[in-house]
Amino acid sequence: MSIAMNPQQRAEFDEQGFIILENFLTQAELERLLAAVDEVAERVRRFEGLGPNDPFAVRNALAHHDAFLDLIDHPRMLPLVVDAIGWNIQIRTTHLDYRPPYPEDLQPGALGVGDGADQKVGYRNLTWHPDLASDVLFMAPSLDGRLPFMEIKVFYVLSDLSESQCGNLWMAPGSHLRSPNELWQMGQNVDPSEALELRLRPGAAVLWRTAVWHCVGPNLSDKIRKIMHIGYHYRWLRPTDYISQDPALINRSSPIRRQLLGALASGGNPLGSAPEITPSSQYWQTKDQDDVPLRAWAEAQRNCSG
Ligand SMILES: O=C(O)CCC(=O)C(=O)O
Repeated sequence: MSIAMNPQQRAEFDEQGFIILENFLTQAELERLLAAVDEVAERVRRFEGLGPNDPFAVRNALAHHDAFLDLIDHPRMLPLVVDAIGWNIQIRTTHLDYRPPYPEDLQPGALGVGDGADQKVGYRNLTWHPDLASDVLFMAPSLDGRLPFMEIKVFYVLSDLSESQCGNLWMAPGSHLRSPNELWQMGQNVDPSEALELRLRPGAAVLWRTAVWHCVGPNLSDKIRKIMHIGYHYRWLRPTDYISQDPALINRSSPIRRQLLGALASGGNPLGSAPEITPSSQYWQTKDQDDVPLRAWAEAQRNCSG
């Protein structure tokens, strides 16, 4: 039974692989996030010696500002996240992308193919891809070559991406049900009739399965692209952004937040109660339900909504 996802959203999530939530963030949330982006941008530019028109990305963004941290358990998004992927989850990545308008002389290539000068000079995620499909990460595809359901992300739109070619995220609806091999065989050249440019206003959110083929289009506008992705996957997978988060951050976090930050919320031994003779990862099979408070939370929410 769902906590928050309605039947239409469930059908869209299963069939298209994503749900669009227009006007998801309040104006106050959006303003706080945009101020945080500016603050972090200033620090990153100083740290990396970047100019004002240089693009950059920040991973483990949650550690850079509490406005980003607060997105991981956003009270209106968490129920949808748990409906989408369940309670046995943690954060895999939190990702800020900051992409100023392209310099006038920078030529983008064909959408999603990666044959332009923008790809050559290092703009990221320009080519069509599903996440987690590289042969290094996933050497034994099951499900007849399709990717198993391993993770979701929430895409938060912070700047205006309502026009075309502002660095919009493109998706191929339903492609999570296809084999990534199909994409490689077509030279990452997705037919335009199968591609959707997400044109979204600031404050929109998209809950999406990362197995959906996606890419970022060029930013030919006069606005800076500012977006975030919050990625959730199962606790028995390894996060990309951290081995363990800063203990001070874990200490000041609620039990649910500790779970999402990849810690054991109970603070117990990660190898269980008899680590010397029968070590048993509590990320694999949890004995102490206090390690995964999101489970009791989800059950309580379902009882309330049922
Ligand atoms: O910047 C974006 O919106 C796309 C990010 C992306 O493609 C990825 O993280 O795999």
